[in-house]
Amino acid sequence: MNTITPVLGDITQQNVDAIVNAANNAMRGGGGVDGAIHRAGGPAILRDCIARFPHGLETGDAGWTTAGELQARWVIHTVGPNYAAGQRDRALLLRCYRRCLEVADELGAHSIAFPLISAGVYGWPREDAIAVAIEAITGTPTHLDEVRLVAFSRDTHDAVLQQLSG
Ligand code: AR6
Repeated sequence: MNTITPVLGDITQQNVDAIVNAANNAMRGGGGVDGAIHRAGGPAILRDCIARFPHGLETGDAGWTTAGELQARWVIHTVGPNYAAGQRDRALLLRCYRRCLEVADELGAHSIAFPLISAGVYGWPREDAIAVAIEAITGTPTHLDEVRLVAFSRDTHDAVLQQLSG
């Protein structure tokens, strides 16, 4: 079982083998954590997205690219369900985390950092987004030594800590 290391901070600054991006189906960049990762990692990430995902990526799936100039070696991109647009199937959000963990294992990564997938622009209610992350990460067997859950605000970090202790 993976244990979760809760972190307050910016995912682009994490010193781990792989960071996860909350992308969209087009896989050509965007706002939120997606924008931050492309900005910090530089144009190599978009070039690799275009080469490796000519038709984008399905909701609930995950795939990797270079991490460009980031400290991480890989970015694992996943597309969460867009709650705000009516995609409210919890199984799809669970699958995002599981697929990212599978891809990380295939890559031989030892450490990974997740943002709270779908909890921003896509509008998934925060408490449930945290519950899904914890359920998926702790319930998926992997060879990873470290799985970080990175919250971008103090409020969200506190909510993560509370659920992990509860
Ligand atoms: N580090 C860690 N977490 C962050 C960072 C960061 N630098 N920036 C934002 N977050 P979102 P989504 C948090 O909106 O809801 C994009 O435009 C944020 O506070 O990035 O899955 C994509 O291209 C929130 O808790 O992703 C898609 O179109 C969490 O990351 C769409 O948004 C996810 O927020 C995906 O929406």
